[in-house]
Amino acid sequence: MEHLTLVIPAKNEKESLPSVLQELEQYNLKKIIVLEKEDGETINSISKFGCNVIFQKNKGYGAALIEGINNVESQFFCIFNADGSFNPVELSSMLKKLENENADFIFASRYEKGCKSDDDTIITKLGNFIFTKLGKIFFKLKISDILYTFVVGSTKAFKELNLKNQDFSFCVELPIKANRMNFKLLTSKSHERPRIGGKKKVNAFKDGILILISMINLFFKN
Ligand SMILES: Nc1nc2c(ncn2[C@@H]2O[C@H](COP(=O)(O)OP(=O)(O)O)[C@@H](O)[C@H]2O)c(=O)[nH]1
Ligand SMILES: [Mg+2]
Repeated sequence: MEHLTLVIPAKNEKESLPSVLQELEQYNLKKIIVLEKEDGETINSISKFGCNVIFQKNKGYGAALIEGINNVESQFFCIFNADGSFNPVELSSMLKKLENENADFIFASRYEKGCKSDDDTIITKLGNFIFTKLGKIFFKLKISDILYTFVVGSTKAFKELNLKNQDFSFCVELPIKANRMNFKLLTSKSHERPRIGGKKKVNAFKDGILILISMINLFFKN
């Protein structure tokens, strides 16, 4: 996995990020942690790991990922959350699938046969079901879990997408634009673990509306 760089967006993750980095130590992976420079508590919590940290210029989850992935130099990147919900054991099969099946992006899924989420609430599960359906109907997306955003992909392909969404609507802009530009998107099976500590940053109502508005815009524009 020497060609893979994890891009880890973190906001107020002092309870979770140290354990995530500890678990990742057994893997040979490059890592870029993206956070706000005002987030002193998270920065202090990981000082002993000596990781590559970049401070985002703009606010938001999408801004962190766009800036982080634009700094990746390896052939492949992975969006990897700082809350402990993504299991690094799944990375090697995602990367293998990307390479063996000549894909550009692998979207992990919690909702295919044999998959599971220990972090979902009824609201997030329902929201995801609806947005995944809208993705299938209006954008011909073949992915089964549009909002999970546990993605391994080609860094070059990502940079060509020129994504703009700085908030959580990044989650839908990525697969919609990738599919539109005829990149190959595949899925892989995942088991989402519970968040280790701290609070969820997604607000089901506010972010749900932003995602819906973004899908409407993407449908009518490019
Ligand atoms: N750098 C950065 N990271 C963020 C921001 N918002 C969320 N994150 C991180 O993005 C990841 C996903 O957020 P999380 O709260 O786990 O979302 P959920 O599990 O999908 O509800 C976590 O690692 C968060 O710390 C942000 O504005 N900036
Ligand atoms: Mg989470």
